[in-house]
Amino acid sequence: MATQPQSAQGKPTASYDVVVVGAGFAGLYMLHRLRGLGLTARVYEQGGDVGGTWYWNRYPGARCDVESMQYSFSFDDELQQEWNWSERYAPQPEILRYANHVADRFDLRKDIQLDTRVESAVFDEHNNRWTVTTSGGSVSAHHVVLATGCLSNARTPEFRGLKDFEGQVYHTGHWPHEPVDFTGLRVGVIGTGSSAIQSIPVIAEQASQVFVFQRTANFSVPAHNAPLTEEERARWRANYAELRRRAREDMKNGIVQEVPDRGALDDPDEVRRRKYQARWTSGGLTFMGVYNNLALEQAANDTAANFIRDKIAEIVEDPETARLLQPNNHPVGSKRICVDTDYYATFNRPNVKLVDIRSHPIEQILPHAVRSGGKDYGVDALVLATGFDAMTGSVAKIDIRGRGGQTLNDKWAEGPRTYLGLMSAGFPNLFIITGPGSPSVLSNMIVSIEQHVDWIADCLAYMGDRGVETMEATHPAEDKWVAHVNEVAQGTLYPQANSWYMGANIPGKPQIFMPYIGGVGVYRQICNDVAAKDYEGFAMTVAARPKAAASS
Ligand code: NA7
Repeated sequence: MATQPQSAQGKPTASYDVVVVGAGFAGLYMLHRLRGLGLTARVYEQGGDVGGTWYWNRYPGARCDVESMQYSFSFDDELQQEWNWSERYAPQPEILRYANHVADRFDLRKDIQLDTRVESAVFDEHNNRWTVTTSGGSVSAHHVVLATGCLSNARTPEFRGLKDFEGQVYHTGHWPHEPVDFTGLRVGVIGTGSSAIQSIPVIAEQASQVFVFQRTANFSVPAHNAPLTEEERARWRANYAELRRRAREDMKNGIVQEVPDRGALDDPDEVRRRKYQARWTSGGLTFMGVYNNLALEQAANDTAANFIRDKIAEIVEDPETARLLQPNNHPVGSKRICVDTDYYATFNRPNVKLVDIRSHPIEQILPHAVRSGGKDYGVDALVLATGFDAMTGSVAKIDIRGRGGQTLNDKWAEGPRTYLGLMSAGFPNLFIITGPGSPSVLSNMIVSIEQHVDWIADCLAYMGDRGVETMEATHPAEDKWVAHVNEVAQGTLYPQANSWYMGANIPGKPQIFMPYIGGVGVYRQICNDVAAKDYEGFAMTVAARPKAAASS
């Protein structure tokens, strides 16, 4: 039970075993596991409801780029047997309904406090507890789990004149909850990442005119989304045990797929084209899984990139627009490949125009126009599809202070440093779910979330059993892990792109490849081995009076 000490202003008014920050998929499952361990927990969520990124990202056409039958929890068989995904790629409202269903089904809401921002978390070395201050007051916790999400901190670039724009301004990552109707309006969309690529075809059906302001052309493959049939759902459900195991042990991103046994240059041109075409026809993220060296060798990667560039030239009727849409400054896959429905074909519509802001950057936003290359593009509404301060942005917004009063922001000033992406040295009992240094955004997020939550829950059980008061990453283990994460990334083509994986989209953010690229299966094994070796690389202190006798 949570104790309720006397309330005093500025002093903790309640005490929990664990405070969880965020009620997205990570926070929901974490709470469920904590309940199972008999721990007291409080989840703080700044949104008005559960769902995390799916609560905020409500832009037209928003859907997951991982197939629904795989982008779903596996921890409860009844849940996965009973939930009916309607489409191959679930639309945002359905994923949000699923998050709500999980919250209700496991009776999670009573420990979740909505509309509450966590402002700070300060570790007290005298009593080994965290004081967590929210917009609603302070509480004390033995452990803090950051389930803050990797893509939660929407970013608005500082365009000159933006504040003077007289129409509505929307951000894809912070979309209004009321329906937005673009009928008859001239809309400017800035950005051509995944959110733009999903929303532009839908906006173009409503708006009278769409101007797409593109700085960097992106690779996109068709989703070929369709309703799921009862047979398809049944096939997954009958084989879930095996399919979920394969996802967890996958050498790449936690999506069930065949493991290719050859490289792109091992096949003659014609065979290679046929294989790419087969993936293009079936659609989705597994396009990059045709060969085993697309992320490793430039010449191999070029074959896939050329295939997509040829497709763009085939689909887009105006040759100059097609040329501009063909990505030419990064290897395919080094930025997350996008999955679309009619994105390239949308540029054949008479009401859609691509504006090249790489050659002619946006000079200014005027009250009713966007000015680029000395030309004014008249718009009534602006959609900023300009992305996120990814992976670290939401953590950085919280004033987190560990041993010696060191702030996490100071410690991470040159880039995030973690051991396994789970903990950062100097910050005892502070866990991060899908943090930098773990596969996170390079993977099927639900697979990675479940793995981290289970690892953290097991770790808390271990600590409880042995009366361990504090656990924290050691500096040598962290240094070694950071070096390993970098070394693995440097062996790939990923660092060649100015991507948000590198922090390159945020001016001044240190450029370090943040996710771990070694694959979810390998990573899981490393984490399991660390735990099996009594949490090798972590330092522990034992309470003066252990809560329970140590078990072997
Ligand atoms: P992304 O992928 O970060 O895309 C943001 C887009 O906005 C991208 O095209 C950027 O161009 C563009 N951008 C950002 N800042 C500017 C400025 N200042 N001027 C012009 N254009 C700009 O975010 P998304 O929301 O689309 O997708 C994020 C992830 O969510 C995605 O990978 C999926 O995993 C789901 P740039 O490439 O930086 O030149």
